Amino acid sequence: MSTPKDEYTLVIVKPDGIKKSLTGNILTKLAEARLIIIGAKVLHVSKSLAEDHYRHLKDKPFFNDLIEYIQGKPYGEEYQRVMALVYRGPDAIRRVRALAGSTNPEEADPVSIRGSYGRITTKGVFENVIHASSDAKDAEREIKLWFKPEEIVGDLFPVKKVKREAGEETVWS
Ligand code: IDP
Ligand code: MG
Repeated sequence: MSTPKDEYTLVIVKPDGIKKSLTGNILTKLAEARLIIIGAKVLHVSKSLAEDHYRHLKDKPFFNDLIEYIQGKPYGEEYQRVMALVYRGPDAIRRVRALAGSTNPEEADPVSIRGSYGRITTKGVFENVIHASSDAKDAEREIKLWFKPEEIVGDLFPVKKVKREAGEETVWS
């Protein structure tokens, strides 16, 4: 019997998940996938990051609302953040997508994350609580977009060194 090759996948707890205080519930549910976390951080999502992340949807009628949603614009300032995670392990992409559930939270398996916690807003936005990469190519693009090499524990993709102009760096005082 062959062992499945390790895969990598990007998970984002979207601002509605942050606002509803679901980070713990989501990580607990994702633990069922028996994967390991190799990167995790909380961050504000800039417009350009949002547009790059969702560039495959730029012609959709809901694109502008989606960009505002992933930035947390409809919520208070303290919820304008996401938690981004990279999971590694066998069959990671399919396992995480299965636990996440279908894109439309009303059609998602009721026991999945999106089925349990998602909703469709009156504006028609699918507030579905998490993002999960959909295939290996997307996962690589998305991980490289959201994480720097040094933010990942262990080797993931090939890296290179680039020279930087000497400048300022903020350090703890
Ligand atoms: P996915 O998140 O399941 O991979 P995508 O098609 O990549 O689904 O869409 C990205 C996100 O855009 C979804 O998670 C959801 O928040 C939003 N979205 C997708 N399709 C629709 C739609 O038909 N109406 C409203 N929002 C949508
Ligand atoms: Mg997608």
